[in-house]
Amino acid sequence: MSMALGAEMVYAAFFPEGMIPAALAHSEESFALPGKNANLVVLNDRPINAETPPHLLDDKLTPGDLFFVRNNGIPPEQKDIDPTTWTLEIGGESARTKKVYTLAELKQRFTPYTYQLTLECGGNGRKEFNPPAKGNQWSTGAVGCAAFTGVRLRDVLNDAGVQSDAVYIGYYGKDSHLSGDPAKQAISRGVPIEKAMQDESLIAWNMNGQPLPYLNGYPLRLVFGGWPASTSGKWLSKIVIRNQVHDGAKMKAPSYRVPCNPVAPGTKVADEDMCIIESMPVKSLITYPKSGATIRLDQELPIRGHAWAGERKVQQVAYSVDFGASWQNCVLEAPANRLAWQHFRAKIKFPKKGYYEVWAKATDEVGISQPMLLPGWNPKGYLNNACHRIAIKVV
Ligand SMILES: Nc1nc2c(c(=O)[nH]1)N[C@H]1C(S)=C(S)[C@@H](COP(=O)(O)O)O[C@H]1N2
Ligand SMILES: [Mo]
Repeated sequence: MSMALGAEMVYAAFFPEGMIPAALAHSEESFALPGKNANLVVLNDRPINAETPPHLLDDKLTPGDLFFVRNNGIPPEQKDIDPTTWTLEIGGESARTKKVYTLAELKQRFTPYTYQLTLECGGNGRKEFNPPAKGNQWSTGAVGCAAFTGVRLRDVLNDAGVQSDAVYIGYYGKDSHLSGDPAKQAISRGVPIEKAMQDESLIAWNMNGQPLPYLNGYPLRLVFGGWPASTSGKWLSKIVIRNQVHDGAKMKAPSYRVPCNPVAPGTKVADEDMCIIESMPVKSLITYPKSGATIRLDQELPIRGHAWAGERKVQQVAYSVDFGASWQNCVLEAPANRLAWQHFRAKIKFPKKGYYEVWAKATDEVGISQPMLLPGWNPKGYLNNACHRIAIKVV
């Protein structure tokens, strides 16, 4: 708590759990989280959750200080993190041997790789669902794409030995459960062994050439581009190779699951009818200009942004200035590598003065597009990939 406030909260013991300190909730002034830009929007302080406004995601690669933060528990204290003594254990019933590596050994023994990888929280866009879904009310900013450097998870798993009955991996991190109970995990999720074995699945220590920001998992994290970012374990200390779907904290229904078959808004769904979210759906974000911009009629408006589609490539991004009645193609760049977001841009000439909205719609390589309105309602408010829109005034 003191971390976010910049001073010790003297009567912290009496402060109601879950309440946002007035300094953060009501002040015009912004309070920066450690290592973070003061313009991130703090949604919650315990645990810390903060999102990036769309116009601050304009960089091709999201800078560390602007990368969103989604915590389920309390991070290890910054002063207690020592990269020189940090270890990663590989175990689990489908590991041939149990192994422990120091961070230095990981760096020395395995080949490092760098990939640009898109991380998006499964609950990004939750705010729009109706009936509302409980949880962080993310608008559009629980997403970022950075260049992560680390070793391939596959190389490390193979070094320990993967038995033929392996189906899943699970992670454990050094953060603690909100209750303070050391026997409980804040979160312990994972991915099927096939995803773990992909070239781009990394155990990473660097983001954009710098050590990971503290709140993004310093000194070590998993990165699974294109999948719900909840699979990308931070403050990584242990990986288990499992002979069953990992059953750690927040793997069980309804966490990070959606109805296996679509349901009407507001429907109660039984746990056994909820399926684990895997690849994220196609989506895009307009990062320039900022919504509300004004332009003169004789000028052309440059727009730009990014598009991503989970495991897939984005094939096309189009924009509309007439509420979807007609669409024009944007220029779309190829991804730097698989699972990286792709940049788009266009120049728009408006026909007359007035209020407009610019809508952007991405289509993935199998022809699936973003919906213009909310996609399938689900009890936990995941996977909202509706089109992003910005307001423009032409004078
Ligand atoms: N150890 C640990 N790893 C974690 C989490 C967490 O709370 N603890 N949150 C997960 C969730 S839900 C998301 S969306 C991503 C967010 O990554 P970021 O905070 O670096 O943006 O981290 C994932 N990894
Ligand atoms: Mo998340």
